[in-house]
Amino acid sequence: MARRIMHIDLDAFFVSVEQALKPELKGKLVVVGGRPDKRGVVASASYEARKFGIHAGMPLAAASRLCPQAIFIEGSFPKYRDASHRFMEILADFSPFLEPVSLDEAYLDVTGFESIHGSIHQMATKIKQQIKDELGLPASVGIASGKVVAKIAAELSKPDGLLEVASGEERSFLAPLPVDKLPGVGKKTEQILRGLGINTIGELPTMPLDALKSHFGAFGEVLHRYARGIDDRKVEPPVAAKSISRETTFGKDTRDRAFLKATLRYLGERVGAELRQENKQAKCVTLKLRYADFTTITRRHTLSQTSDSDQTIFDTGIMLLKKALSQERQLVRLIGIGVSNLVEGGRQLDMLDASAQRQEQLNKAIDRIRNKYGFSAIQTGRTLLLKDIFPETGEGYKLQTPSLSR
Ligand code: TTP
Ligand code: MG
Repeated sequence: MARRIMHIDLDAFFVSVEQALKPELKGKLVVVGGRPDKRGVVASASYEARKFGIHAGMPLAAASRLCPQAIFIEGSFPKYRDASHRFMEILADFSPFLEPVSLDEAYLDVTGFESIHGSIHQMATKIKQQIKDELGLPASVGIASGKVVAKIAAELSKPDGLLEVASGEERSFLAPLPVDKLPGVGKKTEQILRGLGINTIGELPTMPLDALKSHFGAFGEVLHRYARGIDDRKVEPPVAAKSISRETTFGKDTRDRAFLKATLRYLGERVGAELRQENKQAKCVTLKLRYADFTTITRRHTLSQTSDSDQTIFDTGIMLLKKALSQERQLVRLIGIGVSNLVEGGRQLDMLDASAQRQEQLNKAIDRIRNKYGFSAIQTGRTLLLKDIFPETGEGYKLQTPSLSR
């Protein structure tokens, strides 16, 4: 049976989220990225604003010259992340074969789903409707036998579009389009192709395969296939995280042991909480340090037994920290801790000794409270130190939470 692949991409995503939250912005010239007097670039422009030539990546100042009456919005990432999360949840309800590509874009393998929804076209209409009903966001959907054609179809259908390319029609659908519509064809490749007299996708397969390979190497072969509408790549559900880590850069470089330890404890607890939330156990703990001169080191330790306990992560981190500091005199600019070589959790309780059992129960209790009231609801002995030594108002060190990264 021919495959049916959907590509779903939200329209003017950041702008649409702002409009969903503030309906008075609907239909207006809206740009998300920042105020026009700030440095920075356009992240997303409403379709109305695009008519003035505004597009993503353009400096804000240039955008405001093109269209001074546009409404410029700073934007805030957590809102977009939330919307993205809910968007992916809706898609996952329709098919388990979901591959998120970016915040607002995903492939869905829907082969064989027509019997449930009447047709794949009707299924796409329902998906669009549900995204609109639940999130207030417009989406465009492309349907084809492979990813490349589905993606191009979605793009051509925008905004609020739906375009299905029937099986067997892929090549003729692509033929009249300019070559730079093919994924992977950037400015440079486009220039070479145009130099060879190839302007449309339809002209590409008329070139001998060897000639394409001599210009583009292995990619020449891929281009030749894509241009004929052939793309067997699977829709790949995301693989589980292979490692979990947290790090932070200090406001001021330091070698204060108590402070470094307290920070390590805090970061280690965040790593432990995520590990347990994902129901995983770790075999390795890694410490990362960046010194004042920006040299960065990582030191890794393999545990004798897999673990998901804050205490084990912290103890191992401290051991690695002591060793590292004894070999280096510089001040520390960044500290991070991570776990890797993850295996599924589900350890048998009776395999643990009594103190490990107590530790596990404590970790679980802490996680429950934090899930309910937020991470800072509980401060363990060590992280409390952070408050005592470095009160919010004081000069000197301060944990820069925004730089906290995975
Ligand atoms: P896109 O899907 O590329 O763009 P879009 O959703 O704004 O518009 P379209 O209707 O053409 O799909 O990117 C999704 C979001 O990613 C976009 O809303 C903002 C963000 N983004 C940036 O922050 N910078 C960029 O350069 C681009 C392209 C996107
Ligand atoms: Mg989009």
